Amino acid sequence: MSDSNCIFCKIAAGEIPSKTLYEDDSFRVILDISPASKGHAIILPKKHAANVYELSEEDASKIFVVAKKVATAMQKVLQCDGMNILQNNGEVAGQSVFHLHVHLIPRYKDDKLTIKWTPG
Ligand code: D5M
Repeated sequence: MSDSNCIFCKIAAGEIPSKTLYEDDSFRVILDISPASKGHAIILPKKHAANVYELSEEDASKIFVVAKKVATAMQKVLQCDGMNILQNNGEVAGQSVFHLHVHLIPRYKDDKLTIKWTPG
């Protein structure tokens, strides 16, 4: 269920304090510690999965519903002009924490933020 060495398991379980925007039985959404833009949040499943390949069908079917719900609330509160929703799998793809998470990155006109995609 959870990995005792995984920091996101501990955050998702509430064992380590976080700035939580949303929580239900399966997920916790927190503010990213190193935000790419104002309001950058990440969705953490409570059940450990290192990446999309390990994610249960059940969590896979629910996670975008959470993304939609929280992104909609964020848009209203932050009045952002756009939003990147992305998820990295593997070091070469930019993953640095090996507990699956979905990024919600609010975008603002002229924010000059570069989201790096691979390849290209
Ligand atoms: O994204 C990993 C993201 O996780 C990165 O944006 C920083 C964030 N992070 C790392 N540790 C924490 C803690 N403790 N709280 C909140 N956010 C955190 P990746 O797609 O794996 O590169």
